[in-house]
Amino acid sequence: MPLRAQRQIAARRPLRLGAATITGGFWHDRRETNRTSTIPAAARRLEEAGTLRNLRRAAGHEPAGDGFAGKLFADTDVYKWLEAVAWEQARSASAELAEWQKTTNALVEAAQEPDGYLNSYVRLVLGGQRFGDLEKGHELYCAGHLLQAAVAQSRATGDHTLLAVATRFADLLCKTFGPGRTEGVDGHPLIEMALVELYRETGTSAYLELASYFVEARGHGLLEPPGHHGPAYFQDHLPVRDVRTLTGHAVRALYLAAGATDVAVETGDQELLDALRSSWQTMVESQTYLTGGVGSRWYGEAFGDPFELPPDAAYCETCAAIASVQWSWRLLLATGESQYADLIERTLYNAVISGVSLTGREFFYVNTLKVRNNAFADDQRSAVAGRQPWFGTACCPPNVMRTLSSLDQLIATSDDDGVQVHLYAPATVAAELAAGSVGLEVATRYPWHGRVTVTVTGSPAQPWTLALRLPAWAAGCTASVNGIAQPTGPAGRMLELRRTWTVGDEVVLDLPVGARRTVPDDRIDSVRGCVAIECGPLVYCFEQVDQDLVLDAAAVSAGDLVEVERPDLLGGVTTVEVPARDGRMLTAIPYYAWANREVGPMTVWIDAR
Ligand code: FUB
Ligand code: ZN
Repeated sequence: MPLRAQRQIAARRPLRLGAATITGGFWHDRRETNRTSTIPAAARRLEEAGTLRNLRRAAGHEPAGDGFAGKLFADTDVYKWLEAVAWEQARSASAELAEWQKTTNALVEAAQEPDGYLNSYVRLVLGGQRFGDLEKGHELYCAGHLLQAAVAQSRATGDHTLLAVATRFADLLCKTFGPGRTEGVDGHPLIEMALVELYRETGTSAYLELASYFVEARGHGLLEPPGHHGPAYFQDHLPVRDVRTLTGHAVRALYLAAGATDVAVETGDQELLDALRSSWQTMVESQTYLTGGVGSRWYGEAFGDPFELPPDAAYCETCAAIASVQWSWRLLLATGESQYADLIERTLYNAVISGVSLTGREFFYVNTLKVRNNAFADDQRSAVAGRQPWFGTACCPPNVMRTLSSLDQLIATSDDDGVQVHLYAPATVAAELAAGSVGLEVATRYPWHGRVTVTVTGSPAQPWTLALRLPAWAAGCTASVNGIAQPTGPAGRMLELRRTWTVGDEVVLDLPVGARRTVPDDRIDSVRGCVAIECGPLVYCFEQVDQDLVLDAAAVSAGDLVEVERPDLLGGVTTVEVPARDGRMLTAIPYYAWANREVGPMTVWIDAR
C-alpha cells in the first residue's frame, strides 16, 4: 500500500539508549526491586505456570502432551519478561540476565516454524491452523510482543537472535496481510506499534506499511464482534482517524492509539495525529481517574461513558495504565507538549506502581480507588483478594517489569535546540545537539521534596535551551539560574531557559509538592462532595489501618494539612494528617503504597460536605 509518506512529525527525539540514567531516589529504588526481586521471581512463575513449557513443547523439546498452560496469548508473558530482561542489561551487565536471554531466545527460536510463524497455542492446540479467529485469537498480539522484545534486545544488548526471529515472522505477516492478500486486523491491537518499532530498528519500510494498513483497515467492519460486544469494543466501529472518544476494551484501545500515533508520526499524517490528540484530550477530561488509571468498567475491562468513574467499582487494569503511558510518550515526542508528560507522571506514580507490591513480588491487576468495610473478594483480581503472586491471565506483572526496566528512557528528550527534562529524579543526562554535546546532572529528593537542581556538566560554546517541565499542579513554582531568579510564568508548560551555558551552571527549580486538596469534576456523580489529597505527583489515600475512626463514615473538614516524614513506614513515605469533621485527625498515605500492610477499607476520595 502506498504510504501517505511525507515528513516525520517529531517535535522531540528520544535520547540514545543509556544517555539518561536514573542514579538514585524513588524510581531507582523501585527499579532495583524490579531487577533484584520481580524479574527473578517472574522467571520462576513462568516456569511454574507452564508458560515456558508451552514453548518447549512447541519447539519439540518436550512431548506435546495434552494440555496448554494459561491463556491462548500466554507466549506474551515470556516476551514481556524478555523485554524487561533486555532493558535491564542496558544499565548493568548481569550473567544471570544474559543467561536467561540466551536460553529463552534459543527456545523461542526453536519454536519458530520454517516460514517464520510462531505461536505455541496455535501449534499445540489448534493443530497449526493460523489466523482462523482474528477477533479472539490474539495471534498478531502475540507477534507484536515478540517484535517488541526483539527490538529491546537489539537496542539494549546488541543481541540480534530474537530480531532475526521477529523479522522472519514480520516478513511472513507482510506476505499474509494487506490489500490483495488477507484483509484483516487483530481483535487485540499491539502489532501496529510493534511493527513501527521494528521498522525503526531495521529500516524495512514494509513493516511501516503493514502497520499503516492495520491502522487504516480498522473501523471498516473487518472484525465480527463475538458475544455481547459490538464493534466499538474492538475499536472497529469507526476509522481510527474519525474517532474522538476511546471506546471498548481499554488496553486494546490504548495500544491501538499508541500504534496509530507511531504511524501518524512516521508517515507525516497530521490529520491522524490531530484525531488522536483529540481522543487523548477526551480521555483525560472525562475517562481518567485521579490516579491516571483508565478503563472504569469491569465488564469487558472497558472504558465507560464520559465521567463514569466510580471509585469503588474502578477496574483500572495495570496494563491499561501502562498503555496510557506508552501513548502519552508518543504524543509527547510528536508535539513536545508538557501535558503528555504530566499524565505520564501521574500514571506512573499512581496507577502503574500501585500494581506491584513494595517487595516487588505481588501484583494488582485491578487498581480500585475504594474498598468498603466488609467487602468480599469474588475474583482473583479483586482488590480485597490482595495483590497476587501471579494470575491465570498474567498480562500485568511482566508489563510492570518492562515499564520499570525502561523508565530511564522517559525522563528526558532532545531536539536540535536543546534538552527537555520531563520526569524528575536523581539522574545523569547526555544529549547531542546541533551545537554539540550536552551533559546534565539532576539532584533531587522528588517526589518527597520539590527542589530539583540541574547542573550543567557539559555544554557547547553556543547557546541552547534547557527546558524543565512545570507540572500543571505546580502553580507558584520558582526557578533560578546560578542564584538569579527566573520568571517561570504559569504552570502546565515547559520552562525554557535559553543561554550560553557553561559547565557548573546550576538551575534550581522549586516545585510546590506540599499537600493539597483536590475536588472532583461535578459530573463524576460517584464522588460529588468529596475531596482527595495530593502531594506533587502523588495521589494519597486513607487506609483503615491508620485511622481510629471508621473510614466508611469519615468526613474531613477544612483546616491545615500536616505532612509527616515517615522514613520507617512503607519504604519511606510522607504521610498527611487531615482534620476529620469530628475533630480527630485522619492519616493519608501515598496511594501506590496501599495494601502493603493489610488489605482493608481504603479510599482515595473522602466526604468533605
Ligand atoms: O487480551 C490480552 C490481555 O488480557 C488484555 O490486554 C488484558 O486486558 C487481558 O484481558
Ligand atoms: Zn494486564
